[in-house]
Amino acid sequence: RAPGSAIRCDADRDRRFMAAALGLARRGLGRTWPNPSVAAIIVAETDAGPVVVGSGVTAAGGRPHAEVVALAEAGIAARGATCYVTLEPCSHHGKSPPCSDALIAAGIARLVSAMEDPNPQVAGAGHRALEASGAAVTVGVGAAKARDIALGHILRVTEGRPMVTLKLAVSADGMIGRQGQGQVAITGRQARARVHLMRAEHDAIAVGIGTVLADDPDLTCRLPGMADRSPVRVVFDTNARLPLGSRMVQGIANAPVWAVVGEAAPEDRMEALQAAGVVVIAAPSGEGGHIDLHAALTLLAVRGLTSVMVEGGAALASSLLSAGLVDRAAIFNGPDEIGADGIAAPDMVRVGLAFSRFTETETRGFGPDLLRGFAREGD
Ligand code: AOF
Ligand code: ZN
Repeated sequence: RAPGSAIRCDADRDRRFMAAALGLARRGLGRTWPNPSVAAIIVAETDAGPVVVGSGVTAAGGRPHAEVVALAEAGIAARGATCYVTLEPCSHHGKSPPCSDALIAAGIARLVSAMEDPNPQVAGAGHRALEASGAAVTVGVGAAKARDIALGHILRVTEGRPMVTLKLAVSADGMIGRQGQGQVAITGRQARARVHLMRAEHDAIAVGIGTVLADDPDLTCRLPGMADRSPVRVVFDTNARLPLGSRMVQGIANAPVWAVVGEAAPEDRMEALQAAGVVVIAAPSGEGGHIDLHAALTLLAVRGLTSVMVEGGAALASSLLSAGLVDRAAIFNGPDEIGADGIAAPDMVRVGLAFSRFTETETRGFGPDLLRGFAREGD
């Protein structure tokens, strides 16, 4: 190799390999908590051009980290190669030695990183370590998408709460259900498949106890081949009313159930739930004797959740929206009307979240239904 040819900086190539890494990282969402889903791709320069010699995603449960997986695959081919990472390599001594050290020891000549890790234990030290070793370091390639994928991790380490995605199915006349009735079909098959995919990409699904009592939902991911991707099921349940005979508790072997209860919840109810395998989390009360949602989310983040998808009902959705605790929203608009006995969607949803602090990020048809995706401005 001619001197100076070992490290090629080619912006277009960087974007392409980073795009591939971001695709891998997205696929890991929902199963790496308490850690972020990170991907690493190692590319060696050969006479025939660049060749991927190793790639990895953060393993389920968060360990090993992406870089360690990719380096193991690359072996000695990592020497002199470029490593693409969707998040800054860690530099702290956690459950294993830092990835920055592993990359340096393997002889990585260039690091292309999408973004700095806001985790105060890292916060730039991983990038600096590689620079100090003599490697070339480029930060910021694919940053917007990387932030989007890492938003749960970012919020957990900076604000101490998980990212909250609000999912609602709204009928043509602005309703999300029918009074006194269990589940009402508002959207069709394609939209439902999309919802199940969204469930798999979150660490947890949350509902209010009213929804459990009315609908007795299962809240698992039932996409073919993805049953093992069911997230934790969280119920906000001030008075610990979650029935032991509910589908969720009966199916506790399929996915964990966590009940967030108020501090004044009856002791015997909490014990019964615990005996059935439910994780009971006592949260402080806010206004009106309800659970303080901000405090409750903090407790979920302490237990490792980086993202929660909220699926109902209207009361929980309204409370989260007015507390400013919704980061993303997925509103599915169905074509049919429910009529006078409907349960109205929260006002902010009916007028379109675009009028508040949200921007519409996606508009997409799913059969007869329309999905409108929103993100909080600035995210
Ligand atoms: C990486 N690569 O694939 C991930 C990283 O508890 P530990 O020791 O596993 O460290 C967790 C922290 O490491 C996590 O909060 C985040 O800052 C970073 N995650 N880092 O280099 C990875 N998942
Ligand atoms: Zn690491």
